[in-house]
Amino acid sequence: PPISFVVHKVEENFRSTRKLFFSQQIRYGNVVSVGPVDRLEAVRDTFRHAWKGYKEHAWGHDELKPVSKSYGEWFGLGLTLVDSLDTMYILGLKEEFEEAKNWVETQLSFSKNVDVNLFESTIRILGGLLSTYHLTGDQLFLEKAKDIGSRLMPAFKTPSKIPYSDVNIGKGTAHPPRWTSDSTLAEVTSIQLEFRELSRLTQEPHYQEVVNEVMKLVHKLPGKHDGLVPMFINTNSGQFTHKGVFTLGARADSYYEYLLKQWIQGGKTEDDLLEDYLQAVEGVKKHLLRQTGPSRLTFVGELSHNRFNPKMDHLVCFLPGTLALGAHNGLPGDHMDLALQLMETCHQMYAQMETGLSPEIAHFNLQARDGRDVDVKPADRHNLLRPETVESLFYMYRFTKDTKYRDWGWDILQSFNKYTKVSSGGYTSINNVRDPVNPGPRDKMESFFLGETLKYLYLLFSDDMELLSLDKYVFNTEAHPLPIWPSPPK
Ligand code: DMJ
Repeated sequence: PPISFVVHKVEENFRSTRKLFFSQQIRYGNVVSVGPVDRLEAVRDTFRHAWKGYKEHAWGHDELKPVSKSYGEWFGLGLTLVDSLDTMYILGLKEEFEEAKNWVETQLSFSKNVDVNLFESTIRILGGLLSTYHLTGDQLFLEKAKDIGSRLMPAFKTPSKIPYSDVNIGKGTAHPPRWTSDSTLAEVTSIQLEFRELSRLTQEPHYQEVVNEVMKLVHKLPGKHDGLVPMFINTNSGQFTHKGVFTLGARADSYYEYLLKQWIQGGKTEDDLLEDYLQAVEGVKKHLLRQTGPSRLTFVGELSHNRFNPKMDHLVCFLPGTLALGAHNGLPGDHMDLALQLMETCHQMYAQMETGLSPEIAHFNLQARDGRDVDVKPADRHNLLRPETVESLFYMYRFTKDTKYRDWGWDILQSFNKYTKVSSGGYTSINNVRDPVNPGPRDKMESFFLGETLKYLYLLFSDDMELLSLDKYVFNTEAHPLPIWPSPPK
């Protein structure tokens, strides 16, 4: 579409979002019944407390270290601030948003001799800037998005066209990690929503072309197992490496998520994406699904050279939400059945822990008819304030209106406040979800706690189904909403 049309659309979106937001505020401001009101305000309070720590001790830096009242630097690009912009806007935290916007305008510079990870900076920074542009209509965010987007492009100059993992955004050079010429599968296949949207907004096709090329290559590549993909791909040969290991967790997760979401973003016309997604769900059902002995909880395990491992990363808890989104978009009803079952399992990963918070990785009990469903290895007991379960709860509530999903989300929010809140400001990752007496603060607040976890909790508790309607927006893997493209005129 011509740029004027796009801008018009964006402004229209902005106006309706703003209107909804204000009507919601007025409505909630005067409402007598307390349920949803208190919960929305509780999320805002949680955000404000997290922001207090960030503002006082880490302002303009990547991540807050709330216990030592200091900060950590990863890319040196104000990661938490940029990742949080649209959350502040959606939660109606106007003052905080304006202050952060001012920092973006006056301080954020991508002209820096620094190595950034292509995937992480795409989903958090490019994604955050694009969604904030759509919500606000403010050109500042589009200009910044173009700047970072163009600086990431050298990553795609490889012999195979599979991008390198790292880019120096100041020098315009890119390279793989020091120890390998492989890239991670999820990383090269979960940057498409953002670069495709950048092309649409700028009318510059090269952003879209480079990421579509990656999908085309992966679509045709041998080494898949009924739609399941290996975790690495070589940037020289363009072939899968470390074949025979299949997971829906770390290093593969968002490949599956973005097959569906790109198909939705593009108006459900790109058949290869749909075909790969449907095949992958069948592959999951055939090879990775099992039930626990004690309570018959359905979970997604891993396959390593034909050996099944009953291990599931918390990261896999994106899957119920994605399956439900697919079913909502006309995909088979049994996807929704599976979503319902997996949602229960992800809930149990929280509910069965002493702190009410999930471990990073759960092992499931296949054998015993009695005993626990979930076992946690000592090395896997940490919780990083991750979003995947509350993300799925948001989708499940939107599609079923079953209030138990809100209650489960509410329990999680309360556990975060009980075990991860640092009194002086901020929230921290913890070492041990099984020890409520000493959960072991790790002294790090990940940017996705503000970018994703709190945003999804807010949307879960909001009664306003038009606030970022799932028929109008698709959320990137860092919870930044991007518009579903309008269909071309017939
Ligand atoms: C986020 O950066 C994204 O959600 C990504 O897809 C997975 N890891 C973190 C959150 O857990």
